[in-house]
Amino acid sequence: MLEQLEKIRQEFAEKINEADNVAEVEKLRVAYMGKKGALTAVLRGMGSLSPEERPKIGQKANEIRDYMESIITSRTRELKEKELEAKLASETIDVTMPGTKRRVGGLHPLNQVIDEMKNVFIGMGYEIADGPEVEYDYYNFEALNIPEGHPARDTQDTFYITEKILLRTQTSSVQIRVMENKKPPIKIICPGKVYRSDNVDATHSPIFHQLEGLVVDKGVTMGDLKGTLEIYAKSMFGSDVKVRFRPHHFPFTEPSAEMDVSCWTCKGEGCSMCKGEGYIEVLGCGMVHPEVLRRCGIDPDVYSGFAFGIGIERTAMARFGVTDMREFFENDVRFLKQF
Ligand code: 2U9
Repeated sequence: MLEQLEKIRQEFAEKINEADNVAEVEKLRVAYMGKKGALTAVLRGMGSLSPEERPKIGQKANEIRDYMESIITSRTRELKEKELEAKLASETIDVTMPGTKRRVGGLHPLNQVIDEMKNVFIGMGYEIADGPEVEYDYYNFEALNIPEGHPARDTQDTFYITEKILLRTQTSSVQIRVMENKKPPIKIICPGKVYRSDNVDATHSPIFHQLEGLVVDKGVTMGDLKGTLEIYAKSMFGSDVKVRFRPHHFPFTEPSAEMDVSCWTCKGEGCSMCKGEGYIEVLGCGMVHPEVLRRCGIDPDVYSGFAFGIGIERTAMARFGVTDMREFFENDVRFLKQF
């Protein structure tokens, strides 16, 4: 039996030297020391030995078990270290290699202008309101004091979907919806897309963007309108610009005006940007027509308000010196990259 044990030890010693990964070592452990292992079988058979033989064989078997355990532990550690080294070598990253350049996009110039405008008005306490682009003619025209037969309703100028449904031609419909649902004080801006059946040229597009504003409260005056829009002009075009208001007509405001800003390029001297005028028209505005307030359930004898409308494309063109509106919609990266 001693010989048998010695044979097992030798055989194990050869095989463990050949094992070159942790899984193989584990297989050997099971083959020799597991439930059905070679050494385990010898230990089990010890019951049939004579009392004189038993201690000798027992001692030898224990020695071999200790030997196997210690070799398995050291060999496993050795192989694990080798495996880790191989893994580290194969996964090394060369940090001096040039990286892959990622091209980063930017905000469209129209969105840059919209964001700037929003910030100016948010700074004055305005909230942003939103509404549908496909709209009832009531909200787009009727409620804004533009009755049937008014030239602004011309089918030539408006995209009608049905007789009563159209693509909004101004964002004013959003303000009407807000006034119907909320009691004053109201202080909102509505930026968004609007649609008009215009032919495309350097200054017209069937889709364009507006930002309209509306303030309704007790005691709102034309002075509030002028002060607010002067702050807007100075924030957008420079603190040294001057503003002037020229009388105008809109069906939804009375009185109405257009606001010009002194040319920020030539400081009012006259140049190609302002076409020699010294001033550039930037928006339309006025005191909300009493009839418009009344239709929304707001008593014009108690409340008053002012409103304004700003064309985003026109503002962006003036701001960036773009001379053709089509550039904003053609998505030519060479154009867009400049902003
Ligand atoms: C309500 C009442 C009144 C909005 C206004 C303008 C004047 C205006 C144009 C500017 C350039 C449109 O994009 S543009 O072509 N807009 O001149 N808009 S007052 O007045 C309102 C809005 C809502 C309830």
